[in-house]
Amino acid sequence: MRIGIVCYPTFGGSGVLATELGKALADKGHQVHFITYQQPVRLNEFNANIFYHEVRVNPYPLFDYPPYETALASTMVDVIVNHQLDLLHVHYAIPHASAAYMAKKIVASQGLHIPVITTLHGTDITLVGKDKTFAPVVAFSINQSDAITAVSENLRDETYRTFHIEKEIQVIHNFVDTRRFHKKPIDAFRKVIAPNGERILMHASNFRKVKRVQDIVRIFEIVRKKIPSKLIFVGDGPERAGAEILCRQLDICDDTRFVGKQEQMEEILAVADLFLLTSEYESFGLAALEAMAAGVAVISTNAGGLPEIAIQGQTGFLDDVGDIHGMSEHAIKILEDDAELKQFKSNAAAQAKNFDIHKIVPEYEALYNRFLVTA
Ligand code: GMT
Repeated sequence: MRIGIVCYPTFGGSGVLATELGKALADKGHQVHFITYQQPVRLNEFNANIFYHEVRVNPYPLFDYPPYETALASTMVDVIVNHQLDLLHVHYAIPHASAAYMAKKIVASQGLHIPVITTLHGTDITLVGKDKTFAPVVAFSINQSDAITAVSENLRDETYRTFHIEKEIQVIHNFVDTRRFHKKPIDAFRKVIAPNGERILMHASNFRKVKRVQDIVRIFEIVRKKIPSKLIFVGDGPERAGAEILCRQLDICDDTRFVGKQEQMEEILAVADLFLLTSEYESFGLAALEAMAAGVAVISTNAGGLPEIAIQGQTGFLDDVGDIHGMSEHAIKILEDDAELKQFKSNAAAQAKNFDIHKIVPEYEALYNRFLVTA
């Protein structure tokens, strides 16, 4: 099959998932064409079945707002026509679904049919998408897609609640390559972070408001009073500065490290004991799943799709949004006893296997096949 994948090339979950999907499809012999404005961060290996098409918007003095969506639709048309794509799979509705609609109409005027599959990832519905600046276009272009998938049941239900969607939304959960994430910790790295054998807590995200990163700092401040521990923040974004300031105010900087954006998450997660995700909402929480796959216990909120992946009291704990004391107590419970911690970690790794790449990617292939047959 020749598949066009459109996504954000950044560290965000939707781009990561789309890239990992494309790589897995290429490994299975499909020809995959990534269409985006930058080389996706996780597209870091050579594969003869993978093509990358950069969307360029040439500057022009008139453009206070460069028309990316137009350039994207034109690039889609070029790739569909010149590489005889069988289908287009767009990740994150804005502006990918509407650009795909435009491309579909353009190639139809040339006698070509291209099925469009839209995968909804979260904030394209729950935050940005429902804003009235975007909502009519988002609803229209989702409805015009030949198939719609959502990364969790929660996101599917939220989408039905938010928009008038006339089609079935199929849930295909996000996935992780559990074999890749099952790594032995690098002892030297662990020693640098935790020289006296302290427990290691970790958070990774784009540090947007929705992640409530200050809750993590406050939880850690309570935990470290009982358990010798260190906290590593991975990633970067608008709320990082606030989190750093809070660390200084609480005088916990010596036990906290901000390591910035990292590509090799599997290496970093391998040294962690506990992953914290305090988000107000997560459609899925791919970062938590990757942590679980690396054998890291997870404490998260019970928001959005997180209860679909984590198991209360087994892979870690799920608490109400903002319940800093509940999350701290649960963290202490997991970390204070070696045997208990080991059990939580192994439960987390076992549960992640239910979302293994080899189980989920065939669901996308089956969906693609449906369109090829009926096209
Ligand atoms: O987490 C983010 O803010 C990034 C965002 C994205 O679109 O890249 O993540 C969303 O998609 C991920 C992949 O499907 C999900 O795992 C995240 O839960 C979801 N984020 C939110 O719903 C806030």
